[in-house]
Amino acid sequence: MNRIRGRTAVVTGATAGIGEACARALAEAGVRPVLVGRRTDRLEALAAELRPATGAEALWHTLDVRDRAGVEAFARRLKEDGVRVDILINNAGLARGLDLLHEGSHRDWDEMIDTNIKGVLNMTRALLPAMVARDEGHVVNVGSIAGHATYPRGNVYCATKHAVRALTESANLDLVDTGVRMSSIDPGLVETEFSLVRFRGDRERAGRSYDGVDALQPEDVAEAVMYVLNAPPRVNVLNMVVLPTVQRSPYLISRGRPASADAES
Ligand code: NDP
Ligand code: 8X3
Repeated sequence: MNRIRGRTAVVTGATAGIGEACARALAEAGVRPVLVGRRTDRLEALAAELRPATGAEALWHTLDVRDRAGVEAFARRLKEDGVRVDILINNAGLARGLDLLHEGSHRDWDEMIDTNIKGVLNMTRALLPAMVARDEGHVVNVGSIAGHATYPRGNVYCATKHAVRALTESANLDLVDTGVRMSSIDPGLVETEFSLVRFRGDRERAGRSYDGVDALQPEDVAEAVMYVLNAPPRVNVLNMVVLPTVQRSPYLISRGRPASADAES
């Protein structure tokens, strides 16, 4: 059953990885995606691709989720254009470096905190009030296994993802008398541009994160997001941890197993 056809979903970080896969899955389900990210060329290309492929009109907006005034202007613009946002997927996020805390860079810390925590807050503060006023809507935050456990040198990134989990839980308390749902999807290792960004373009080092690992693909996470969004209105998935079968904790990964086949029937 498709319960979300005809809805509109804002997806942050739609220019790559998990966000892009979510946008594709939503469009395929007949949901109009509003693509958000900083790389205009990618937004434009994805919107153009989704329109004829799925029939879903795809909107896009170049936006840095750290820019609070920009986020507020974006929300105002949607309202003026008569775009009702039913779903918000707070996916934009990043890690920078893998430094010991006492050697860490303030610049990296600011970027992670401003994007992963304040970016989620900026978007949520701008779009959630209209959902509350309508008494329906769904916010899905992309957290991480790093929001459940820490790993050596993960310090500030792990702290940001713990914050996302706490915000999801806490916001649910605030939303108890409404029909608005908030969920977090917390993946383990996903093969995206994440490590390339973390290691500032060092392909060799980034590639090592996935060496011999049958990692999650962005589509696997999008499938989980779609399940959560499509659940009956009485069902609120608070939190879903999705790990590769070869990963049972942030640092317990079985490397070298053959990649699994994905049989479709
Ligand atoms: P990618 O690097 O492939 O994608 C990240 C996306 O976030 C890009 O579209 C990027 O777009 C966007 N983004 C980053 N900063 C900003 C910003 N300031 N404003 C707007 N958009 C921004 O990584 P993933 O797809 O893997 O990451 C998506 C989410 O999943 C993140 O929150 C990450 O923490 C989380 N995650 C990832 C895991 C993994 O192993 N890959 C595991 C668990 C969680 P642009 O640069 O165009 O702005
Ligand atoms: C990304 C997965 O394990 O690198 O959130 O933190 S991990």
